[in-house]
Amino acid sequence: MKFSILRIAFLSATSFIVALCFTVVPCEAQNPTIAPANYDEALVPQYVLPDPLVAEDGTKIETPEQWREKRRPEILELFKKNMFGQFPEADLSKVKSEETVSVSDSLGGKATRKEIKIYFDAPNEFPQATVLLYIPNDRQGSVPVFVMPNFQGIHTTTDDPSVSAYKVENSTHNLDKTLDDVRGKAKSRWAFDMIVSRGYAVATVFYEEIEPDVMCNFTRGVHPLFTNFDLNADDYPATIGAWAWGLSRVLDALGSVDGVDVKKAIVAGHSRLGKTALWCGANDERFAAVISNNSGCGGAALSRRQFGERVDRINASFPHWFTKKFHEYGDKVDQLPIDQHELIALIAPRPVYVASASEDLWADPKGEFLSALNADPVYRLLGTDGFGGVTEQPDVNAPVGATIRYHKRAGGHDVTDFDWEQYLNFADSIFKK
Ligand code: GTR
Repeated sequence: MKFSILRIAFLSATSFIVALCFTVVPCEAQNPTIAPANYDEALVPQYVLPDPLVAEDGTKIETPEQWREKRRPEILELFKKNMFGQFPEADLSKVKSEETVSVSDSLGGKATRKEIKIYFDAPNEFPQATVLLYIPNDRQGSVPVFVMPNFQGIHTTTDDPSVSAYKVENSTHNLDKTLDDVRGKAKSRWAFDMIVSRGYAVATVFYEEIEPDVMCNFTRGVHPLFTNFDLNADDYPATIGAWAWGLSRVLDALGSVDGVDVKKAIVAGHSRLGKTALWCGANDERFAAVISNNSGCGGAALSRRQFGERVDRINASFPHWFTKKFHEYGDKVDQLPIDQHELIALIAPRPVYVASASEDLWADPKGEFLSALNADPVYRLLGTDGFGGVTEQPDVNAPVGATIRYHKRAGGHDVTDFDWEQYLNFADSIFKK
């Protein structure tokens, strides 16, 4: 009797330990119990922006060489240390891509549709992501390409039933529903027909295939590949950085695709993926231009305005997006050594488009405009026409600017045909179409 009780106790203890070892600890839930957003201009504090043209040692930056050699690296490092973390070098021996689908008569014959699989850790083949790519059939040679991640899976960007659909473990955006329930759900954001008809290719990847959008102590997605960094260091790459790194790998993969000119690639993104596009473009200078669509706090909006979503709030809701250091600035954004106009300045002299939406106060349209405006001196120093003399935020649906462009579309937080029309005009002006 005694023996069997002991045995049961032993067995249950062992199975408990075994169960512990094999249970995947759930990732932390996002925590929305935080300070309210601010929608009152009267509560915007007085602030002084850091001057992108004064170095940390007080040197005035007066030549393009000083910018390139002294101030730009300094600002980039400040963003790495304080906000996004390092942008890892790619181990290209591990990143492989392969074309898995090619359909020559997509979009009613206007486009060739391809799917390209990227294996970030070949030959282990995990994690992996699938890029959906449309290339116009009516073209001479290679064409410029938009690289823009999507929120819910490539199969949500179009009704086309032949587009592959994948489930992603630990994804927050897709999917408890069956894959076909969400097919085409986000198609209004993807003007594939218009893009291809204007002579451009477009590539999209589901961002959570690069890394799930969860706080998991950086154990999911591509993060385990960043072995050169100390998890406790200030500049340990955070999740927006991982997504941005993934977009660079998409560009690598496009390099071997016939008909796509990777020297004419524009990285674009909406909302959190707009933040991602800005950070990717700041680091990866192979991207010829950058588009930020309603990127808001941590993207194009000035942190110091504390309007709409604010730094304290975004850090509490999405602790994994930014470095630990950024969390320290929640209640002292005035002490940040950088602000978001300098993220835009890091893209200079390459063209940049900042887009807001009139009802998207959460993303602070005025703060987004002011970032674009305050990046202008750097663009001018580098010999471009910068914001083209713009000083006032324009009315709705009235795009303005030159190498830096801006519009405030009427409506809410979204990507619409109006936005795409402007991005295509922007691309035409860059590539002289
Ligand atoms: C919100 C977040 C924003 C923005 C947005 C999105 O919840 O607060 O910063 O990134 O998500 O990505 O749609």
